[in-house]
Amino acid sequence: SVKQKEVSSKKIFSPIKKLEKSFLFERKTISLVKKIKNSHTGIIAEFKCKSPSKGIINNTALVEKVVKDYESAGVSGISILTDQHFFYGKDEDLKKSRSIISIPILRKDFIIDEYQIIESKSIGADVILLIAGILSKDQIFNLSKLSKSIDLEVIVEVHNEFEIDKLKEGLEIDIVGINNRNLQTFIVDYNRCLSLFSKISDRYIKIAESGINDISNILKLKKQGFKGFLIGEYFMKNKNPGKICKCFM
Ligand code: IGP
Repeated sequence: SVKQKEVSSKKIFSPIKKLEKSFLFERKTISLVKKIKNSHTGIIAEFKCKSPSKGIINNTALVEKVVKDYESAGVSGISILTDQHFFYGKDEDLKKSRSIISIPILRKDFIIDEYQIIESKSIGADVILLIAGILSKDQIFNLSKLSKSIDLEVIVEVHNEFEIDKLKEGLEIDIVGINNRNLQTFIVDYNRCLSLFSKISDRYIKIAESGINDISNILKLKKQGFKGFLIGEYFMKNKNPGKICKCFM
């Protein structure tokens, strides 16, 4: 009956409504695009303690200290892993960070549905990642549209030409990230960024991701036109990630 339908739709939508009412959902987000355009480094520093390829990277780092130090070093943005299954990340790390820093935060997770997008904003993210390798062309289109409608910026991550073809006309995204690491084999091929750069439309800001571990590589990528650089492990494998990060500025 109609009444029954009303009840069940309420049940389905109430968790989302609850998120939308949260204090963090209603805040104004901070633009990574603007930060990248106005900074000369473009570094996005990641908080990541474990990974499927390396196991434990750092088991003493405190998120509050690391993100504060990254911010003081002058990075353009922070990336925080919230995926539990593969990376032992926590939503709580992002929430905590949001309350102590004022630069944009990327939620790094495997986003596949609408709920996770609303959730991302409600835990304090400004930017989300959509991984082209695990989404269809239509999913990328629809999920990025929803994100933009609630003022979240979107990075679409690609790893090969097949995935670049999923960036269809009219896509409302700002940034394309080229991942040097194959998420299935974990092999890092640093030349991916260099060879795929020209295959991606110039209307997107292009950033390089994974395996970046020296300044000369960054300079090479900059010369080609990359505006941003996502760096995790190289910073995090040190006792004091912020200190190493500062050397890159
Ligand atoms: C950082 P690295 O090699 O500097 O730690 O890489 C970042 O690129 C990597 O964590 C990453 C990632 C992802 C993790 C890129 N895309 C997708 C999980 C899911």
